[in-house]
Amino acid sequence: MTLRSDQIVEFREQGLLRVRGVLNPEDLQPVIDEIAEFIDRRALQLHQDGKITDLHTDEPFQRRYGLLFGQSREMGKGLDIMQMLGPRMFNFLHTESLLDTLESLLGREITCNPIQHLRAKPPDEFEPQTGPSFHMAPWHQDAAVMMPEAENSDVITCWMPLLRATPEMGCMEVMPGIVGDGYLRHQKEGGTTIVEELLPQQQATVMDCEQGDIVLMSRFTPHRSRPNLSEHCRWSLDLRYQPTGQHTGRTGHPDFVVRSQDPANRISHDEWKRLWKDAQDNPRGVVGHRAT
Ligand SMILES: O=C(O)CCC(=O)C(=O)O
Repeated sequence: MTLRSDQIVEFREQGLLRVRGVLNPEDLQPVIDEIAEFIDRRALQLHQDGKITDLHTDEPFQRRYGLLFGQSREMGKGLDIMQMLGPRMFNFLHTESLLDTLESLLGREITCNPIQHLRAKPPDEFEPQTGPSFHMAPWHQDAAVMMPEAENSDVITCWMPLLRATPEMGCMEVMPGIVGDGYLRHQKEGGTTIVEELLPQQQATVMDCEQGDIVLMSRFTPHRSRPNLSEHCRWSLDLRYQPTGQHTGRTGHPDFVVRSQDPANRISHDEWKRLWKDAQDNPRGVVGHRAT
């Protein structure tokens, strides 16, 4: 789905754009199935190890993970894109309608930035929130999780739920219109967050999304997580894309071309896996956050 010119202007001015219905259920279902299979394997293993007692096999995808996580935090181990490295996730990162939308902003040569996550945000009853965490991001700009060298890279964050994400389920909260001032200083205390005196006093927008919607944010757009007060897990992906050739802000992890006029620039799933495993087994380059 390409963007209209008013949507492009809105994104550039506000640093925020929710685009409805970019993805079809058929785009997302293979990824959901891949995750459900992972959960099944992990739950069986933990059951064999005596770490969980109830497999909750009859529960739907949105409910099961929380019920398992509530019994053992180890359910969450390895449950991220660069750990699972699944073929269906790799295909999803190339979804045509998603790239068509991004092409409206980034041009025709598009790279997938290695800062990308799958977040399985369980209901708070299974993970009481005592402070910032992977599931409870405080106010930050994504520029803060990149090296300063990427300050001028047009990295666009692309957040999307795998199913629905309502305010009660802990969808994101975003401040529109904060792009012109660039990077705001962040601190590590409190989990990579904008220092209090620099936090813009701007009314935040609650980004509830239906399945298929995506939220696009600039690297300077402040955003944070909301608590999950529902009974369902909030499943989401936060991906980042950029024009090919610009600095990724994460030299220690592999980026790869997802759209190009020259098909030779594309890589295979096997190569993607190899690059990630090599980065994990032989760490080099910068992987950390910019916040000091
Ligand atoms: O998914 C969330 O709740 C937070 C995501 C986030 O902070 C990000 O994509 O940078």
